[in-house]
Amino acid sequence: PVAVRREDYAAPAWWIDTVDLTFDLDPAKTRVLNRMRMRRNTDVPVQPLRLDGDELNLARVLVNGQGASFRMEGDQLVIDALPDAFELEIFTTCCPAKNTKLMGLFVSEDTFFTQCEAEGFRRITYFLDRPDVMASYQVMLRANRSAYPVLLSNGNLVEQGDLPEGRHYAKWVDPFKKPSYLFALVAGKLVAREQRIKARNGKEHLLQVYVRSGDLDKTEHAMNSLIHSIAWDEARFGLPLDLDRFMIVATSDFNMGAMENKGLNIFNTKYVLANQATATDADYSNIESVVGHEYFHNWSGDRVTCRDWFQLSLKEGLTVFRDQEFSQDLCADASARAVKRIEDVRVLRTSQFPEDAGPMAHPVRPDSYIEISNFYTVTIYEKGAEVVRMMQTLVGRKGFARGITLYFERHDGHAVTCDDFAQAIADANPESELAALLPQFKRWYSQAGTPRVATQGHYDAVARTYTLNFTQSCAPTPGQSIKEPFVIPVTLGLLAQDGQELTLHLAGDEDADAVRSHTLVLTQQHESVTFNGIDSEPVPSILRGFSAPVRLDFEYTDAQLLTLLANDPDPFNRWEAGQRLALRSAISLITSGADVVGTTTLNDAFVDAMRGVLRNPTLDSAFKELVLTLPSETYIAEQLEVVDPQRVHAVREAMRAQLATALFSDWEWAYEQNQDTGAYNPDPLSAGRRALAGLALVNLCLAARASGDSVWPGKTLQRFKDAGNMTDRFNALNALVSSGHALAQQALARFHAIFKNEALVIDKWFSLQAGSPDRGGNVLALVKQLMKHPDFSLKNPNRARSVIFSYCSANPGAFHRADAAGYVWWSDRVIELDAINPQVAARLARALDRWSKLAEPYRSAAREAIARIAARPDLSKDTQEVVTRALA
Ligand code: B3K
Ligand code: ZN
Repeated sequence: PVAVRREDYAAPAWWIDTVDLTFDLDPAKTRVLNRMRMRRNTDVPVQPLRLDGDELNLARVLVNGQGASFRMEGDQLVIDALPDAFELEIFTTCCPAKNTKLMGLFVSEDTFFTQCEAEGFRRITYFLDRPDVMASYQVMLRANRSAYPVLLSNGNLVEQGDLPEGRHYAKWVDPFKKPSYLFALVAGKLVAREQRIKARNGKEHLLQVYVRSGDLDKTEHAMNSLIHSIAWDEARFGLPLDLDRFMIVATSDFNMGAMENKGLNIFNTKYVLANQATATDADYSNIESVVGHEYFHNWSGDRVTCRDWFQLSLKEGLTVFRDQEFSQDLCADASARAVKRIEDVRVLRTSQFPEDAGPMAHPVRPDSYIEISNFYTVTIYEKGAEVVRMMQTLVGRKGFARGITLYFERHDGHAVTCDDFAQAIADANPESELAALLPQFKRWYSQAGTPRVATQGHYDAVARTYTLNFTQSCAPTPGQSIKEPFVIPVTLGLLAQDGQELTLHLAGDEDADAVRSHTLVLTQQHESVTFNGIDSEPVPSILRGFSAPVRLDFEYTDAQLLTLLANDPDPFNRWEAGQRLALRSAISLITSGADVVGTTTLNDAFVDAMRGVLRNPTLDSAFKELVLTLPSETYIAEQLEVVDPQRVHAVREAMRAQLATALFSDWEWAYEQNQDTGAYNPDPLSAGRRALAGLALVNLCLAARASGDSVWPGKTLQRFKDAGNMTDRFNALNALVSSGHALAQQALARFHAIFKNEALVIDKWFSLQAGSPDRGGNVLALVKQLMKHPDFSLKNPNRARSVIFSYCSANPGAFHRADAAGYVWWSDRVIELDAINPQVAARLARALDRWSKLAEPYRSAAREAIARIAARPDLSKDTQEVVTRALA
């Protein structure tokens, strides 16, 4: 397979003005008639027409109604000698029932769905399948009426009616031009929750959430999330809903979370369906973000789209930023907003930082790819969102909103680049630091890798000054050995030793207003800042709110971190101080070589501080839960040069056990204090209470494991049985399973019996077991058993993920086995999945991305397992690209 390179971009040789599609839908053989009005792009040299296709059966090609001569070059249909404008008619068939890749037109539970991003439309018809070709679509759907009563496509329904032989039709016209990746159709037996809303300008819109008939009682939350999203985008950015009708449809077979097709979003059921009996608080909150995310794409993605796939973060980074802001703005107070921010940063640091340090590292705007599906990454999405967030920090919230307005004014209806976006934000804020530093700022788009900011503090008692010296660096990444300095906004404050926040007086800027938080914009490799009028050595609170996606090094003393943990008015850094203390203990024990068993890892000061947070009457439960959760094994591993995953696991488990036992009565207290009163409500405050009660239960069961006591496991089983919502029920089940208590077995059996008809709950059941602690080395055997369970299916991505990914990617202590059996099993699953669904296989293939950091014997065994996959002659280019990079 050949790499596509960003620098090779060329405008299309042809434009497609209109597309008129007729579908005769049949699972075994769907007929697609595609009539296009095409026109030569006179700005580029004359070239033949090359249309993309994939797994299509071609029956007929007509140019202006006449049979035309064409040739095939690989998967492309090529036509030479064409007039400057013409009508092209292409007739093809395809087989949706056999489409296990879930790209293009496929069947899920007897319903037709499409997925076209990035390059799936070519599996439906021959086309210029690239995002800079935008056309007007009209779509005729024809199918058997009783099997497929609902027929949907983008835009407005303009006509429908009956046809002979029990068939019927529906005709849809999309009023907006769009690239092919935003095309969608759905046909099947579905029902809809409907809501009519009136926009600010008085315009009426019809909102619909389509699901299978048994699921209608689980659509209220998704509908409310959609209504909130519409109101938010209008209020925050002045972006209204531009369609008469906005539809969401849920399918249980989907490669990812959801898809923003214009007016017809298609969702994984996981991000639509929720009621209190089947969905957890986390599910509710994910649904809200994903519904928001897809809705926000209606502007950032659909109205203004990407010129080419290298610009993917133009829409994804921006839209993640928008959904993060949306979720924060829905929070009732600053504490809940901070909790959301901490959760987002945790994802970035546990998934994106490793990606940026591994073989798949790529810039937010990549330079090349073999398979674009592999580049729907945490770097494009989450790091891309951080880059947009830094722009907002540099121009201010109002300035950023102005920039967004300018961006949409300038580029509405066009396919543009990341440069266009940054330019619009800067142009709307000509006096800003962003405008002054734009070329350098854009290194965030071109340079991969996570910058490191090493910081030293120096207190001068005589001059009463405090100086911070910063040094930034960025390690080489594949293809980029040397990095230029980044623009890094560092928000900081100073605390006195007693915890009081100081007013800042910047040396050299005596006129500036006295503030308590200041954003310093680093641009050089070395830089420093001095504060005047400081009476004693302060404790710096650096990178508040995680103001840039960097690693911050500062040699804090334990005492300084304890001061921050107890006092920092910035909740992010308050949480971060606790994480740093825990990390420090973990790393010193891991690298010491001392026995883990029988060692007390955490010192009394840390345990007391954790008790202090847990018992603190002024802190919210959600925040407490975050502080009392230790850094993950993945995050700990990232801080080490050489990783022995078993040792990392053992040390973290020992720390957990210590916190469980040492805080036993505090956990009891916290559990009692955080009981639900009143009706279930998934709002952040109540969800936080349930989260802390859940963590308390895990700790109480862990402590019981150590002491042999059976009171709390018994109570936990009772809670599991009586729970009035899935969050409490699942947390109780999790406490029994993760503490390895014997009662877990009956709870699991009961859970399956209750929820056997709820696919999303059964996913949780599989996932919990595949992710369970490997106390006797038998999780691999359990996972193999689970794959033989009648409810298991490799073809359903959610189910495959619930077992295989939960084991390989989310259960390091069980997966990294000294006998290599986990790796061998993984390589077999990658190979097996690759033949069914390359996108899912290629994701799984990334489970050992960080193999080169592993200690022996893991390192060699992991490499061998990757090589075993790479040796297969028949791999998809998706999986091949991943394993080739891993071995490079
Ligand atoms: N844009 C889609 C992702 C498509 C993935 C294609 N492999 C969902 C989203 O980001 O909203
Ligand atoms: Zn998106």
